[in-house]
Amino acid sequence: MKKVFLCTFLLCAFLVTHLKAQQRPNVLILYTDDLGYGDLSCYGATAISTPHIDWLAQNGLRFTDAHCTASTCTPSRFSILSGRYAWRKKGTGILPGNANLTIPTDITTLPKVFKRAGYITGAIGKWHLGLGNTSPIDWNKEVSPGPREIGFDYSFIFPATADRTPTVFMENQTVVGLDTSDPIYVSYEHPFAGELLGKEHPEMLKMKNDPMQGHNYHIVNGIGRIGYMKGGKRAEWTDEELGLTFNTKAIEFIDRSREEKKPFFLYYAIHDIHVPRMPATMFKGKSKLGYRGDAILEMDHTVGIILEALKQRGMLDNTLIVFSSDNGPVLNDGYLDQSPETALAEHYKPAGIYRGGKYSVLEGGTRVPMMVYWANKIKPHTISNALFTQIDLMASFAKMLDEKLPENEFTDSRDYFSTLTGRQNTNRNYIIEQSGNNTLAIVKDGWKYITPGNGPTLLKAVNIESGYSKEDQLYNLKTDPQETDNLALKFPKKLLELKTLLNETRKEL
Ligand code: NG6
Ligand code: CA
Repeated sequence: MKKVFLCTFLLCAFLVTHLKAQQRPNVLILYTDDLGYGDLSCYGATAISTPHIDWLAQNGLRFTDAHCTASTCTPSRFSILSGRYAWRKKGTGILPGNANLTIPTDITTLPKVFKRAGYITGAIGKWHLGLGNTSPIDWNKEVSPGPREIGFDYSFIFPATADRTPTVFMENQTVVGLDTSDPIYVSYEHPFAGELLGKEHPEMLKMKNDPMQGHNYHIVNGIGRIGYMKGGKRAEWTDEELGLTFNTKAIEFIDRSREEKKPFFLYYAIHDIHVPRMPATMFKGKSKLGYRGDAILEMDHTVGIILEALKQRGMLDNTLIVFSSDNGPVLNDGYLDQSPETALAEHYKPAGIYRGGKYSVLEGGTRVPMMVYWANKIKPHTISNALFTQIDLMASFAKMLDEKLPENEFTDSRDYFSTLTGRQNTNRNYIIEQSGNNTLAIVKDGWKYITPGNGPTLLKAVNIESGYSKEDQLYNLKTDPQETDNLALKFPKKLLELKTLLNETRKEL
């Protein structure tokens, strides 16, 4: 009798755990690069059409007030993966390609939360969070710590940005296709003997760099880059095949999760639409907006490919998809690819109604497109005006997975899973935004306070308004979304409230 009871108990326990694992959705984060609030047709763009991305909005939830934590890449990615504001840690600004890993390996991270819950975890695409812990990095063997040490079972990445050396793919932290007789060396200080540089060989370039901005050092695929590199000739990528390569690896990873019968968490950091914009041949000249528009079409195609792959495998209904961007838009970010001219001709506004863009502290810097798709859980065509920040993904998914974040460990991440999935419209209490020069802003109840500083009001090289001022700035975003009427003197109490809250938050940790 006892035996029968025990067996029944064990069977029930097994079924409950199994069922729980089955109910857990796969989670896919599609994280694009430099995509602005006004760059998608589902956010009002008319000069471009993004049907696959729009599908996510039509069949899920679209945010109007979602933010990345910074208006540049590394700090936003640092925050989304670690659940900590990047300004709390030194050395988390835009990284060179030979920087060491910035995310501590001993803290809870977004992928670790999934791993603990029994998921298989993967990082594909752009990394830009540093690798290894030696200087210089030895690129000719496995480089660690890296994605694995912060919680990713699998990674297929490029180390920094497409405009920085080393211009190679890395699978599980090892350069792909490396010929050992042609070892790789990378430097950001000195060129290597015999290395041809863009600034000395403009005749070798198929796309001109902006002389104001550099990008005229190492040459790969007829494009000048930031940084120097020697060797690894066979391993170097062709920009036109970045999309195809990453998509293929993403699908392989999805298949691996099926084989292992585990739900997956995939952080797919799509390389589009960052410079150099050099999309696959089939997208060249396809938009009215030059290579930047063509790169948007390539990014939309990528989303379509991944959605189709999930559908074909019967996995779409059980995959929760988050689509967003790491910072606001920029037209000329170092290469003369006609983006500013075509945007002007088409009256194209990459940040939508907002001012500023990449690097700036104005809304255009961090207010980004964000959609969440989850079949049968989120109603089609849901629009949320709630204030949301990507830093909360870690605590929100921990909640979904019933995983407790360690109580004795500091985190900036809070659970807003109900807001993320449209069940509630609850605003986050406040959010903090960080600009390219580390100016901070805080937004609460529709009010925004920007700290004073010395930066230029116009970032000349990229032609973007920064939002910097020597004075305290206070805006009412509800009535003045373009941040034109500084109310700091008119509302001293509000100013003090936001200033104090920001200072208190800064002191935490
Ligand atoms: C800037 C680069 C820009 C881009 C950016 C990083 C110059 C003048 N400009 O420093 O081209 O690479 O860094 O972009 O070097 S991000 O999206 O990864 O933050
Ligand atoms: Ca970026």
